[in-house]
Amino acid sequence: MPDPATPPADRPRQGRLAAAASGVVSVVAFLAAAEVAAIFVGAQSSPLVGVGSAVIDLAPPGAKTLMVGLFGTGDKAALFALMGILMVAIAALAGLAERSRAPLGRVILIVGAALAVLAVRTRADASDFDVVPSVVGGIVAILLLRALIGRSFRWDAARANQAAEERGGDLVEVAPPLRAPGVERRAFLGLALVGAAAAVVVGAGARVITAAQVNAASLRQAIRLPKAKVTAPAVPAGASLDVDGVSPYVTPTADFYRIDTALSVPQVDPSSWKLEITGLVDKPLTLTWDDLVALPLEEHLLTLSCVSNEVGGDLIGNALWLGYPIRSLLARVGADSSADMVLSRSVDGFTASTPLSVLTDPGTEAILAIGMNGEPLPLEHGFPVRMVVPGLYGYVSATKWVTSMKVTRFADETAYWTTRGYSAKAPVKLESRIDTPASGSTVSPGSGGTVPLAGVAWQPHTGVSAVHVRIDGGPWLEADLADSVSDDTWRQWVYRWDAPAGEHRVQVRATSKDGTVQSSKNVSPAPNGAEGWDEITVSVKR
Ligand SMILES: Nc1nc2c(c(=O)[nH]1)N[C@H]1C(S)=C(S)[C@@H](COP(=O)(O)O)O[C@H]1N2
Ligand SMILES: [Mo]
Repeated sequence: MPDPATPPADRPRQGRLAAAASGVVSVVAFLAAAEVAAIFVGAQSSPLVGVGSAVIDLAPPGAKTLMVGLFGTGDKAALFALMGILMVAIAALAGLAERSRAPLGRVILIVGAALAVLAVRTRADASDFDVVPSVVGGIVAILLLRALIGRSFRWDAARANQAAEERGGDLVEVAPPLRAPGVERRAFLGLALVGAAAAVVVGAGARVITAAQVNAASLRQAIRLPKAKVTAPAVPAGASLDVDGVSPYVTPTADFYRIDTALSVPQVDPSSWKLEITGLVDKPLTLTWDDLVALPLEEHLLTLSCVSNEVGGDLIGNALWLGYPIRSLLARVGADSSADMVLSRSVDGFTASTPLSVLTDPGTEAILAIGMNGEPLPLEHGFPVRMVVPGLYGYVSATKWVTSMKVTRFADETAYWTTRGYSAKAPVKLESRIDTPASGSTVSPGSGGTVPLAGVAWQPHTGVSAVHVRIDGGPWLEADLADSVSDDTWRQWVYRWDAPAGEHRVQVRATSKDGTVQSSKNVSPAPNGAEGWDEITVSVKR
């Protein structure tokens, strides 16, 4: 490698651009080299994945709520975009720093690589070996940055010498002798472009190879679910109202909300999947996929909802789950009487704390699920195995990609969201939602001369006994409730409104089977679920 020349006294814009580009190419090469190493070390060792996941875990809960709010469930694409922009900026800065105060640019790369090492090493289940890709990437990036900046200095110097020759001034001495500016420029651009192209092609190729190592999607395709020993009761016709725009009683899988902290969907091979039940138990248990599918499985329709769901929000769904009762597994291991919690853990390190009493209650259909609406769990809903517990928000119960359950005590262990300010226990609150008409819309009465006001109401496990609507702050009017197969699901409701022309405000509130009337007080989702009445404005044209 030619010795980098001293930068010429004049620093033209071209030179700065070349330096910034050198930084960016070096960082792209960092990622590419690391991806190549990750083929051999394992997908979990990729700094791209490791750093992204660490950012998600370290982000304050408020920032996460903001991301979900801003980008909906596409928050991960947004996170990737933000990370990309930030990385390009830092890379350009490293290039500029290497040009004006070498070795500062290399120091920035070393710090970046060190942070990647830290992020990857502190992931759940990481080993020392997992830092190799970040180290390899760091070395490649440093060598390339030095080579590129050296080339760009030679180009600068060749330009400066040409100008000096024209002026008759002093020439910059560079060994080996400088060639014409055009030749030095081509040497720089050649290295930069070949480096960038090679990094992009090799990096993307390596990523594809790593991702294909466990192709959970094709493993899932090959699965044929066993028949349930206990089938869910048939959905009565009366569970579905004939009203356009009301949420279907059973949520189609494609429309089922998705919330988790996983940056890339965990790829779990069922044949190597295991569930370990440990902690305060008489006989710890390890369950394999083959063990699980051989058990007498049950089907249950259960409504799952997210603590982050705002009043009127759509982070809730109702699905048919196939799985094995968690209570039966706990009976097999024999939980100690001093325990009061089960800490479930996912392959990606997420944890949830579920009251032991809920999981052992004979009247609560908490299941270790492998099927959703008649198919294997979709990858993003926890393939191959997850938990679903009626009546509790997902973050304290519905661990996806679950691999262990530790019988323990609330006093001894803290789950993922509890360390971030959410409540350790979180039963789902009584809520109701107006699905139709859409707020702000204009409607005309249909057949029968009425406008159907309709939606869903829920308090899984407790059950909903009544729903009322109120127009323009008037008296509460009782809506018709659709059927449900059990108290563990939501219910549709409808009020056929003899609507007078004009602008109106419509509110809804539910009453639960334990007599509680849904509270009017607006409470935000953190730390244990939103409260308040859903409300729309609608204009009626007659
Ligand atoms: N492994 C893992 N499981 C998880 C989560 C997570 O972040 N990681 N999020 C929980 C939360 S907050 C909710 S609301 C439900 C959502 O399940 P779904 O995406 O299938 O709707 O999953 C739960 N299980
Ligand atoms: Mo959630």
